[in-house]
Amino acid sequence: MKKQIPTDSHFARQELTRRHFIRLGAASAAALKLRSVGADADAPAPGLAEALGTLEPYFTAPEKFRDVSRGKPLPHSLPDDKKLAVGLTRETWKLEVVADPENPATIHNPLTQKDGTALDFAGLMKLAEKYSVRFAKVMTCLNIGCPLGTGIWEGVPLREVIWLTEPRENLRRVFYYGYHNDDPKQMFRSSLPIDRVLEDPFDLPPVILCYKLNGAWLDSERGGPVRVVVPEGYGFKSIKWLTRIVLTNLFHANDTYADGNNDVDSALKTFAATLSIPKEPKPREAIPVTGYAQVGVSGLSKVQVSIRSQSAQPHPEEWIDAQILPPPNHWGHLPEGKIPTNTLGFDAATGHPRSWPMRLTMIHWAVLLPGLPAGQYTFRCRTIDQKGFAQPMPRPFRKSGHSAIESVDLKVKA
Ligand SMILES: Nc1nc2c(c(=O)[nH]1)N[C@H]1C(S)=C(S)[C@@H](COP(=O)(O)O)O[C@H]1N2
Ligand SMILES: [Mo]
Repeated sequence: MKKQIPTDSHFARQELTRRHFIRLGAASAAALKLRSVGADADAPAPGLAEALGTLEPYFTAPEKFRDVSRGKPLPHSLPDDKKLAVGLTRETWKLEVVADPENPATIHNPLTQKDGTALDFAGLMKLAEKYSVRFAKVMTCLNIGCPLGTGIWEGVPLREVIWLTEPRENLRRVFYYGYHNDDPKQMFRSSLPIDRVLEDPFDLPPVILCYKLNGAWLDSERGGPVRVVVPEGYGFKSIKWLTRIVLTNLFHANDTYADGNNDVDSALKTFAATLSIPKEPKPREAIPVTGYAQVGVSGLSKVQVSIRSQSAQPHPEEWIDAQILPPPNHWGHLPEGKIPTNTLGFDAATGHPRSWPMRLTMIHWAVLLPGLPAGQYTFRCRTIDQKGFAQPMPRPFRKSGHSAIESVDLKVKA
Protein backbone atom coordinates (compact mmCIF):
# COMPACT_ATOMS: atom_id res chain seq x y z
CA MET A 1 0.00 0.00 0.00
CA LYS A 2 1.21 3.46 -0.82
CA LYS A 3 2.23 5.53 2.15
CA GLN A 4 0.35 8.79 2.30
CA ILE A 5 2.79 11.65 2.32
CA PRO A 6 1.47 14.36 4.63
CA THR A 7 1.39 17.70 2.87
CA ASP A 8 0.29 21.10 4.04
CA SER A 9 -3.00 20.71 2.28
CA HIS A 10 -3.42 17.28 3.87
CA PHE A 11 -3.12 18.79 7.34
CA ALA A 12 -5.26 21.72 6.36
CA ARG A 13 -7.95 19.28 5.27
CA GLN A 14 -7.82 17.43 8.59
CA GLU A 15 -8.03 20.68 10.45
CA LEU A 16 -11.04 21.68 8.41
CA THR A 17 -12.73 18.36 9.13
CA ARG A 18 -12.09 18.75 12.85
CA ARG A 19 -13.54 22.25 12.81
CA HIS A 20 -16.63 21.09 10.98
CA PHE A 21 -17.20 18.40 13.54
CA ILE A 22 -16.92 20.88 16.36
CA ARG A 23 -19.43 23.06 14.61
CA LEU A 24 -21.71 20.07 14.30
CA GLY A 25 -21.63 20.10 18.08
CA ALA A 26 -20.15 16.73 19.00
CA ALA A 27 -16.38 16.61 18.84
CA SER A 28 -16.16 13.23 20.48
CA ALA A 29 -12.77 11.56 20.64
CA ALA A 30 -14.07 8.90 18.30
CA ALA A 31 -15.16 11.47 15.72
CA LEU A 32 -11.73 13.07 15.74
CA LYS A 33 -10.16 9.71 14.97
CA LEU A 34 -11.76 9.98 11.56
CA ARG A 35 -8.51 11.15 10.07
CA SER A 36 -6.79 7.86 10.80
CA VAL A 37 -9.14 5.72 8.72
CA GLY A 38 -7.24 3.69 6.17
CA ALA A 39 -3.89 5.28 7.01
CA ASP A 40 -1.00 2.88 7.45
CA ALA A 41 0.27 3.92 10.83
CA ASP A 42 -2.96 4.16 12.80
CA ALA A 43 -5.65 1.60 13.28
CA PRO A 44 -9.03 2.79 12.03
CA ALA A 45 -11.31 4.44 14.54
CA PRO A 46 -12.92 1.61 16.55
CA GLY A 47 -16.42 2.49 15.42
CA LEU A 48 -15.38 2.13 11.79
CA ALA A 49 -13.37 -1.09 11.98
CA GLU A 50 -16.43 -3.31 11.76
CA ALA A 51 -17.97 -1.45 8.81
CA LEU A 52 -14.61 -1.43 6.99
CA GLY A 53 -14.22 -5.16 7.59
CA THR A 54 -17.40 -5.90 5.65
CA LEU A 55 -16.59 -3.79 2.56
CA GLU A 56 -17.18 -5.57 -0.75
CA PRO A 57 -14.03 -6.75 -2.58
CA TYR A 58 -12.64 -4.19 -5.04
CA PHE A 59 -12.87 -6.44 -8.11
CA THR A 60 -16.18 -8.23 -8.44
CA ALA A 61 -16.51 -12.02 -8.27
CA PRO A 62 -18.22 -13.56 -11.36
CA GLU A 63 -21.37 -14.52 -9.42
CA LYS A 64 -21.69 -10.98 -8.04
CA PHE A 65 -21.80 -9.22 -11.40
CA ARG A 66 -25.27 -8.01 -12.25
CA ASP A 67 -26.74 -8.98 -15.61
CA VAL A 68 -29.12 -6.62 -17.40
CA SER A 69 -28.78 -7.91 -20.94
CA ARG A 70 -31.79 -8.77 -23.03
CA GLY A 71 -32.72 -11.60 -25.38
CA LYS A 72 -35.36 -14.30 -25.46
CA PRO A 73 -33.83 -16.65 -24.62
CA LEU A 74 -30.83 -14.88 -23.09
CA PRO A 75 -27.88 -15.97 -25.26
CA HIS A 76 -25.87 -17.10 -22.22
CA SER A 77 -28.70 -19.40 -21.14
CA LEU A 78 -28.62 -21.45 -24.37
CA PRO A 79 -27.57 -25.11 -24.05
CA ASP A 80 -23.93 -25.92 -24.84
CA ASP A 81 -24.63 -27.62 -28.17
CA LYS A 82 -26.62 -24.61 -29.35
CA LYS A 83 -23.80 -22.30 -28.26
CA LEU A 84 -21.36 -24.39 -30.28
CA ALA A 85 -23.65 -24.23 -33.31
CA VAL A 86 -24.16 -20.45 -33.27
CA GLY A 87 -20.58 -19.43 -32.47
CA LEU A 88 -20.93 -18.61 -28.80
CA THR A 89 -17.87 -20.65 -27.83
CA ARG A 90 -14.15 -19.99 -28.34
CA GLU A 91 -14.03 -23.02 -30.69
CA THR A 92 -16.73 -21.75 -33.04
CA TRP A 93 -16.73 -17.95 -32.64
CA LYS A 94 -16.55 -15.96 -35.88
CA LEU A 95 -16.50 -12.20 -36.33
CA GLU A 96 -17.51 -10.52 -39.57
CA VAL A 97 -16.24 -7.04 -40.42
CA VAL A 98 -18.03 -5.60 -43.45
CA ALA A 99 -18.98 -2.34 -45.16
CA ASP A 100 -22.47 -0.96 -44.54
CA PRO A 101 -24.44 -1.64 -47.75
CA GLU A 102 -26.46 1.56 -47.28
CA ASN A 103 -23.58 3.94 -46.55
CA PRO A 104 -20.55 1.92 -47.64
CA ALA A 105 -17.08 2.61 -46.37
CA THR A 106 -14.44 1.68 -48.93
CA ILE A 107 -12.63 -1.40 -47.64
CA HIS A 108 -10.41 -3.77 -49.63
CA ASN A 109 -10.65 -6.87 -47.51
CA PRO A 110 -13.95 -7.50 -45.73
CA LEU A 111 -13.93 -10.36 -43.23
CA THR A 112 -16.92 -12.59 -43.98
CA GLN A 113 -18.19 -16.08 -43.19
CA LYS A 114 -19.15 -16.58 -46.84
CA ASP A 115 -15.57 -16.07 -48.09
CA GLY A 116 -14.05 -17.93 -45.16
CA THR A 117 -12.23 -14.77 -44.09
CA ALA A 118 -14.14 -14.04 -40.85
CA LEU A 119 -11.91 -13.64 -37.78
CA ASP A 120 -11.90 -16.68 -35.50
CA PHE A 121 -10.71 -16.95 -31.91
CA ALA A 122 -7.28 -18.30 -32.95
CA GLY A 123 -6.90 -15.24 -35.20
CA LEU A 124 -7.85 -12.98 -32.32
CA MET A 125 -5.27 -14.70 -30.07
CA LYS A 126 -2.63 -14.17 -32.76
CA LEU A 127 -3.37 -10.44 -32.61
CA ALA A 128 -3.41 -10.65 -28.80
CA GLU A 129 0.22 -11.86 -28.74
CA LYS A 130 1.26 -8.52 -30.13
CA TYR A 131 -1.41 -6.04 -29.14
CA SER A 132 -3.29 -7.22 -26.04
CA VAL A 133 -4.05 -4.64 -23.36
CA ARG A 134 -5.84 -4.76 -20.02
CA PHE A 135 -7.31 -2.06 -17.84
CA ALA A 136 -9.55 -1.64 -14.81
CA LYS A 137 -13.08 -0.41 -15.40
CA VAL A 138 -16.39 -0.30 -13.64
CA MET A 139 -19.29 -1.51 -15.84
CA THR A 140 -22.35 0.66 -15.29
CA CYS A 141 -25.71 0.79 -17.02
CA LEU A 142 -26.73 4.32 -17.99
CA ASN A 143 -30.19 3.60 -16.62
CA ILE A 144 -29.29 2.04 -13.27
CA GLY A 145 -27.91 3.92 -10.29
CA CYS A 146 -25.36 1.41 -9.08
CA PRO A 147 -22.52 -0.23 -11.05
CA LEU A 148 -22.90 -3.82 -12.27
CA GLY A 149 -19.35 -4.80 -11.33
CA THR A 150 -15.68 -3.80 -11.52
CA GLY A 151 -13.05 -5.75 -13.37
CA ILE A 152 -9.80 -5.85 -15.28
CA TRP A 153 -10.89 -6.25 -18.88
CA GLU A 154 -8.40 -7.68 -21.38
CA GLY A 155 -8.59 -7.60 -25.13
CA VAL A 156 -7.23 -6.60 -28.52
CA PRO A 157 -7.74 -2.98 -29.59
CA LEU A 158 -10.64 -2.89 -32.05
CA ARG A 159 -8.53 -0.82 -34.48
CA GLU A 160 -6.20 -3.77 -35.12
CA VAL A 161 -9.13 -5.79 -36.46
CA ILE A 162 -10.41 -2.84 -38.50
CA TRP A 163 -6.97 -2.43 -40.12
CA LEU A 164 -7.20 -6.07 -41.30
CA THR A 165 -9.99 -4.97 -43.65
CA GLU A 166 -7.72 -2.37 -45.31
CA PRO A 167 -10.15 0.55 -45.15
CA ARG A 168 -9.41 3.40 -47.55
CA GLU A 169 -12.15 6.00 -47.69
CA ASN A 170 -15.61 7.02 -46.54
CA LEU A 171 -15.25 5.55 -43.08
CA ARG A 172 -16.81 7.81 -40.46
CA ARG A 173 -18.43 5.46 -38.00
CA VAL A 174 -18.39 1.89 -36.73
CA PHE A 175 -21.44 0.04 -35.57
CA TYR A 176 -21.54 -3.40 -34.07
CA TYR A 177 -23.84 -6.00 -32.61
CA GLY A 178 -23.87 -9.51 -31.23
CA TYR A 179 -25.75 -12.78 -31.47
CA HIS A 180 -29.47 -12.07 -31.11
CA ASN A 181 -31.26 -15.38 -31.70
CA ASP A 182 -31.40 -14.63 -35.46
CA ASP A 183 -34.31 -12.31 -34.73
CA PRO A 184 -33.83 -8.77 -36.11
CA LYS A 185 -36.18 -7.40 -33.44
CA GLN A 186 -33.78 -8.62 -30.75
CA MET A 187 -30.69 -6.97 -32.20
CA PHE A 188 -28.89 -4.75 -29.66
CA ARG A 189 -26.59 -2.41 -31.56
CA SER A 190 -24.10 0.24 -30.55
CA SER A 191 -21.79 2.60 -32.42
CA LEU A 192 -18.71 4.81 -32.17
CA PRO A 193 -17.05 7.46 -34.31
CA ILE A 194 -14.10 5.91 -36.20
CA ASP A 195 -11.92 8.58 -34.59
CA ARG A 196 -12.45 7.10 -31.10
CA VAL A 197 -11.58 3.61 -32.35
CA LEU A 198 -8.36 4.59 -34.12
CA GLU A 199 -7.05 6.95 -31.43
CA ASP A 200 -7.17 7.06 -27.64
CA PRO A 201 -7.73 10.68 -26.63
CA PHE A 202 -6.84 12.03 -23.19
CA ASP A 203 -4.87 8.91 -22.23
CA LEU A 204 -7.95 6.69 -22.30
CA PRO A 205 -7.36 2.97 -22.82
CA PRO A 206 -8.33 1.69 -26.28
CA VAL A 207 -11.73 0.32 -27.25
CA ILE A 208 -11.17 -3.46 -27.14
CA LEU A 209 -12.50 -6.78 -28.32
CA CYS A 210 -12.50 -8.28 -24.84
CA TYR A 211 -11.89 -11.99 -24.18
CA LYS A 212 -10.78 -12.01 -20.53
CA LEU A 213 -12.16 -10.54 -17.32
CA ASN A 214 -10.22 -10.57 -14.07
CA GLY A 215 -7.70 -13.00 -15.51
CA ALA A 216 -10.25 -15.64 -16.62
CA TRP A 217 -11.80 -16.25 -20.06
CA LEU A 218 -14.80 -13.96 -20.46
CA ASP A 219 -17.74 -16.14 -19.50
CA SER A 220 -20.95 -16.46 -21.43
CA GLU A 221 -22.97 -14.37 -18.98
CA ARG A 222 -20.55 -11.43 -19.35
CA GLY A 223 -20.75 -11.65 -23.16
CA GLY A 224 -18.11 -14.30 -23.93
CA PRO A 225 -16.39 -15.51 -25.91
CA VAL A 226 -15.86 -11.91 -27.12
CA ARG A 227 -17.51 -8.59 -26.29
CA VAL A 228 -16.64 -4.98 -27.01
CA VAL A 229 -15.52 -2.90 -24.03
CA VAL A 230 -15.53 0.89 -24.40
CA PRO A 231 -13.48 2.20 -21.46
CA GLU A 232 -15.24 5.52 -20.88
CA GLY A 233 -18.68 4.39 -22.02
CA TYR A 234 -21.75 3.25 -20.18
CA GLY A 235 -22.64 -0.44 -20.51
CA PHE A 236 -24.73 -0.13 -23.67
CA LYS A 237 -21.59 0.65 -25.72
CA SER A 238 -20.01 -2.65 -24.62
CA ILE A 239 -21.83 -5.14 -26.86
CA LYS A 240 -21.83 -8.77 -25.70
CA TRP A 241 -21.57 -11.97 -27.81
CA LEU A 242 -20.05 -9.86 -30.59
CA THR A 243 -20.55 -11.27 -34.10
CA ARG A 244 -20.54 -8.38 -36.57
CA ILE A 245 -18.84 -5.03 -37.08
CA VAL A 246 -20.10 -2.70 -39.78
CA LEU A 247 -17.96 0.09 -41.23
CA THR A 248 -20.11 2.93 -42.40
CA ASN A 249 -20.02 6.38 -43.87
CA LEU A 250 -23.04 7.31 -41.77
CA PHE A 251 -22.05 10.34 -39.70
CA HIS A 252 -24.30 9.87 -36.71
CA ALA A 253 -25.08 7.38 -33.97
CA ASN A 254 -27.54 4.58 -34.65
CA ASP A 255 -27.46 2.84 -31.26
CA THR A 256 -30.39 0.74 -30.09
CA TYR A 257 -30.10 2.67 -26.83
CA ALA A 258 -31.08 5.91 -28.60
CA ASP A 259 -34.64 4.56 -28.48
CA GLY A 260 -35.71 5.32 -24.94
CA ASN A 261 -34.41 8.87 -24.89
CA ASN A 262 -30.86 7.93 -23.80
CA ASP A 263 -27.92 10.29 -24.29
CA VAL A 264 -25.79 7.93 -26.39
CA ASP A 265 -22.65 10.11 -26.30
CA SER A 266 -22.47 10.40 -22.53
CA ALA A 267 -19.29 9.27 -20.76
CA LEU A 268 -19.12 7.77 -17.26
CA LYS A 269 -20.01 10.23 -14.52
CA THR A 270 -18.56 10.64 -11.06
CA PHE A 271 -20.91 10.03 -8.12
CA ALA A 272 -20.97 8.76 -4.53
CA ALA A 273 -23.26 6.27 -2.80
CA THR A 274 -23.47 4.61 0.61
CA LEU A 275 -22.74 0.94 1.29
CA SER A 276 -23.42 0.75 5.02
CA ILE A 277 -25.12 3.25 7.28
CA PRO A 278 -27.05 2.56 10.50
CA LYS A 279 -30.63 3.70 9.97
CA GLU A 280 -31.40 3.91 13.70
CA PRO A 281 -28.24 4.94 15.51
CA LYS A 282 -28.20 5.33 19.30
CA PRO A 283 -28.20 8.86 20.70
CA ARG A 284 -24.75 10.43 20.99
CA GLU A 285 -23.05 7.34 19.64
CA ALA A 286 -20.68 7.89 16.72
CA ILE A 287 -22.16 6.77 13.38
CA PRO A 288 -19.92 4.78 11.02
CA VAL A 289 -20.72 5.18 7.32
CA THR A 290 -19.04 3.51 4.35
CA GLY A 291 -19.66 3.90 0.65
CA TYR A 292 -18.18 3.87 -2.81
CA ALA A 293 -17.77 6.44 -5.52
CA GLN A 294 -17.71 5.84 -9.24
CA VAL A 295 -14.84 7.77 -10.78
CA GLY A 296 -15.97 8.99 -14.17
CA VAL A 297 -14.09 10.79 -16.94
CA SER A 298 -13.95 13.94 -14.84
CA GLY A 299 -11.99 12.22 -12.05
CA LEU A 300 -12.53 12.51 -8.31
CA SER A 301 -10.97 14.87 -5.81
CA LYS A 302 -13.26 14.51 -2.78
CA VAL A 303 -16.19 12.67 -1.30
CA GLN A 304 -18.26 14.78 1.06
CA VAL A 305 -21.14 14.08 3.39
CA SER A 306 -23.72 16.17 5.20
CA ILE A 307 -26.13 15.37 7.99
CA ARG A 308 -29.01 17.67 8.86
CA SER A 309 -31.86 17.52 11.30
CA GLN A 310 -35.14 17.28 9.41
CA SER A 311 -36.71 19.87 11.72
CA ALA A 312 -34.07 22.54 11.15
CA GLN A 313 -31.99 22.37 7.98
CA PRO A 314 -29.24 24.98 8.02
CA HIS A 315 -28.59 26.85 4.79
CA PRO A 316 -26.26 26.61 3.10
CA GLU A 317 -25.83 22.87 3.61
CA GLU A 318 -22.55 22.03 5.39
CA TRP A 319 -20.43 19.43 3.68
CA ILE A 320 -17.56 17.65 5.39
CA ASP A 321 -14.91 15.48 3.77
CA ALA A 322 -15.10 11.72 4.04
CA GLN A 323 -11.90 9.69 3.85
CA ILE A 324 -11.18 8.19 0.44
CA LEU A 325 -9.71 4.77 1.21
CA PRO A 326 -6.32 4.02 -0.32
CA PRO A 327 -5.86 1.16 -2.80
CA PRO A 328 -6.79 -2.10 -1.05
CA ASN A 329 -4.18 -4.63 0.07
CA HIS A 330 -6.38 -7.37 -1.36
CA TRP A 331 -7.88 -6.60 -4.71
CA GLY A 332 -10.58 -9.21 -4.58
CA HIS A 333 -11.41 -11.49 -7.44
CA LEU A 334 -8.11 -11.84 -9.32
CA PRO A 335 -5.82 -14.84 -9.87
CA GLU A 336 -3.61 -14.99 -6.75
CA GLY A 337 -5.17 -11.68 -5.76
CA LYS A 338 -2.61 -9.91 -7.96
CA ILE A 339 -2.99 -7.23 -10.61
CA PRO A 340 -1.99 -8.90 -13.92
CA THR A 341 1.33 -7.52 -15.20
CA ASN A 342 1.15 -4.67 -17.68
CA THR A 343 -2.31 -3.57 -16.65
CA LEU A 344 -2.70 0.02 -17.87
CA GLY A 345 -2.54 2.49 -15.01
CA PHE A 346 -0.62 0.14 -12.68
CA ASP A 347 3.12 0.10 -12.05
CA ALA A 348 4.54 -3.03 -13.70
CA ALA A 349 7.11 -3.67 -10.96
CA THR A 350 5.03 -3.06 -7.83
CA GLY A 351 1.46 -3.63 -9.05
CA HIS A 352 0.42 -0.33 -7.40
CA PRO A 353 -1.90 2.05 -9.19
CA ARG A 354 -0.05 4.99 -10.74
CA SER A 355 -2.74 7.40 -9.62
CA TRP A 356 -5.51 7.24 -7.06
CA PRO A 357 -8.46 7.52 -7.41
CA MET A 358 -8.19 6.00 -10.90
CA ARG A 359 -10.52 7.29 -13.60
CA LEU A 360 -13.18 4.88 -14.93
CA THR A 361 -13.03 2.76 -11.77
CA MET A 362 -14.26 3.28 -8.22
CA ILE A 363 -13.04 3.90 -4.71
CA HIS A 364 -14.39 3.16 -1.26
CA TRP A 365 -14.83 5.87 1.35
CA ALA A 366 -15.63 6.01 5.05
CA VAL A 367 -16.58 8.57 7.64
CA LEU A 368 -17.32 8.40 11.34
CA LEU A 369 -20.02 10.93 12.12
CA PRO A 370 -20.34 12.38 15.60
CA GLY A 371 -23.18 11.07 17.79
CA LEU A 372 -26.42 13.02 17.54
CA PRO A 373 -29.28 13.87 19.89
CA ALA A 374 -32.62 12.13 19.34
CA GLY A 375 -34.41 13.23 16.17
CA GLN A 376 -34.88 12.62 12.46
CA TYR A 377 -31.95 13.34 10.17
CA THR A 378 -31.10 13.33 6.50
CA PHE A 379 -27.68 12.06 5.46
CA ARG A 380 -26.36 12.94 2.00
CA CYS A 381 -23.16 12.17 0.15
CA ARG A 382 -21.64 13.67 -2.97
CA THR A 383 -18.45 13.77 -5.01
CA ILE A 384 -16.33 16.71 -6.09
CA ASP A 385 -14.66 15.95 -9.40
CA GLN A 386 -11.12 16.86 -10.38
CA LYS A 387 -12.25 20.13 -11.91
CA GLY A 388 -14.05 21.10 -8.72
CA PHE A 389 -17.61 20.39 -9.88
CA ALA A 390 -19.84 19.14 -7.07
CA GLN A 391 -22.28 16.34 -7.88
CA PRO A 392 -24.74 16.35 -9.61
CA MET A 393 -22.87 18.84 -11.85
CA PRO A 394 -21.41 19.14 -14.45
CA ARG A 395 -23.99 16.91 -16.23
CA PRO A 396 -27.06 16.54 -14.04
CA PHE A 397 -29.40 14.99 -16.62
CA ARG A 398 -30.82 11.61 -15.76
CA LYS A 399 -30.66 10.23 -19.28
CA SER A 400 -26.94 11.04 -19.42
CA GLY A 401 -26.29 8.58 -16.56
CA HIS A 402 -26.99 8.55 -12.84
CA SER A 403 -25.64 11.51 -10.89
CA ALA A 404 -28.40 12.38 -8.41
CA ILE A 405 -27.25 12.95 -4.83
CA GLU A 406 -28.16 10.04 -2.58
CA SER A 407 -29.94 10.84 0.65
CA VAL A 408 -30.74 8.49 3.54
CA ASP A 409 -33.13 9.07 6.44
CA LEU A 410 -31.78 8.37 9.92
CA LYS A 411 -33.82 8.13 13.08
CA VAL A 412 -32.02 8.61 16.38
CA LYS A 413 -34.36 7.27 19.06
CA ALA A 414 -34.36 8.75 22.56
N1 LIG B 1 -25.57 -8.22 -27.13
C1 LIG B 1 -25.93 -7.42 -26.10
N2 LIG B 1 -24.96 -6.66 -25.53
C2 LIG B 1 -25.29 -5.85 -24.50
C3 LIG B 1 -26.62 -5.76 -24.02
C4 LIG B 1 -27.59 -6.57 -24.65
O1 LIG B 1 -28.77 -6.57 -24.28
N3 LIG B 1 -27.21 -7.41 -25.68
N4 LIG B 1 -26.93 -4.88 -23.00
C5 LIG B 1 -26.01 -3.75 -22.84
C6 LIG B 1 -26.27 -2.96 -21.66
S1 LIG B 1 -27.59 -1.90 -21.72
C7 LIG B 1 -25.44 -3.00 -20.57
S2 LIG B 1 -25.68 -1.97 -19.27
C8 LIG B 1 -24.30 -3.94 -20.50
C9 LIG B 1 -24.31 -4.76 -19.25
O2 LIG B 1 -23.18 -5.58 -19.19
P1 LIG B 1 -23.17 -6.84 -18.25
O3 LIG B 1 -24.41 -7.65 -18.53
O4 LIG B 1 -21.90 -7.58 -18.56
O5 LIG B 1 -23.19 -6.37 -16.83
O6 LIG B 1 -24.25 -4.82 -21.62
C10 LIG B 1 -24.56 -4.20 -22.86
N5 LIG B 1 -24.30 -5.11 -23.94
MO1 LIG C 1 -27.61 -0.63 -19.83
